[in-house]
Amino acid sequence: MDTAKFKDIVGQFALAGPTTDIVPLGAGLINDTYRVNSLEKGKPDYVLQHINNQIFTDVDMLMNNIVAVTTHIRHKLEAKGMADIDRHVLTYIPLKSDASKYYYRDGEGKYWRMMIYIHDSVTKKEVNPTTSHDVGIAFGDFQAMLADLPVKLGETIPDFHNMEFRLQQLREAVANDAAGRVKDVKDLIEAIMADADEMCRAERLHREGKLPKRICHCDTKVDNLLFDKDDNVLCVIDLDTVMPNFVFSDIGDFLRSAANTSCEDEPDLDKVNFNLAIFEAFISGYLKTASSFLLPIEIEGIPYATELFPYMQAVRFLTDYLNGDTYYKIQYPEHNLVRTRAQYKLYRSVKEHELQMRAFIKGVMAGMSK
Ligand code: GN1
Ligand code: MG
Repeated sequence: MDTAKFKDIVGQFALAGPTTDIVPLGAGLINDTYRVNSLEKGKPDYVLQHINNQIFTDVDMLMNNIVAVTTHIRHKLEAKGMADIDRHVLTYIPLKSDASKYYYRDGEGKYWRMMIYIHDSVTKKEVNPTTSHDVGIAFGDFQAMLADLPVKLGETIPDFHNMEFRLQQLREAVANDAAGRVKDVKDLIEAIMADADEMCRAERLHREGKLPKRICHCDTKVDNLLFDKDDNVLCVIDLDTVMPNFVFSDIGDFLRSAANTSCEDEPDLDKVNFNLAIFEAFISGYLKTASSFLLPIEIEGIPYATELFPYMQAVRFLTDYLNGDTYYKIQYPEHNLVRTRAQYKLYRSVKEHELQMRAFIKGVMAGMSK
């Protein structure tokens, strides 16, 4: 896109003053992100984001959710007397022409939003046990702060973490075989399908009225957190998927990336294993802030949640591979298949640690009731 168009987009938002040209930022799989700096000293710098409207089709709902969540968290932090609030919660910028509107639709029908850039912050691909413990506290806190949100949030992506729905999408992808790839991955499909019923436990418990939905982040991978230079958690970012869901989402999705001894798309499966030390550190932190509102069935479900997310991600990557790579950005033709195998390997490895996970949780809960 040319500079004039970008200037026009940037100019729609109620910024503090004139800004520089924009530069690309970050590496999400879904949205495109840019940085815009203020020319004047003492004014904030900004992040401009193109919203992927193919995926987030209801942009009004999306931005209403995000503004409700960030406003609510801001009030909680103010009540706590937190310093530097702009570093601990995202600040979205409304339009110049309408202070209640937080996105701009350009002449080509593309959607844009603007937020304040948090300086001296880093994202990470990996965490150590100490950091992981703090992240556990932070996510427990995030859920606790949102427990009394007065408005009902919409589902920005309906059935986003619904395992039954994700399996249905996989079955359809297999039946359609749009890219002609099914024949090469028959074993993998079979192995995944063999555990399908077991992995749909959350949906069953919900139907039986035993498992509630709460407001969750729903994309808690490590790189959706900002840290300061000393490894302290600053802020939870990437709020597009904040919506009502099982708490399993935030536990499982974080551990999917954090407790993997390699990366999400590691081609060498020997390097992909479950890191129990990270699990233990995260869960002991999480239970500190979350056990006040969690039900026993949610606590018991933690090992299941830890298995569920690599499994679900394997299902989603495989579905996209079979559909011909229409959803996730890929860097090479077999990327989604490599991702699937890595996530499936992680799932198997988590499963081998079920007893250890259970024993650990029991110990933490016993320690807390003393
Ligand atoms: C996507 O946008 P990003 O890269 O943070 C995806 C997540 C997946 C993740 C896998 C809206 O997240 O659900 O877990 O990729 N987000 C959406 O890396 O589908
Ligand atoms: Mg992200």
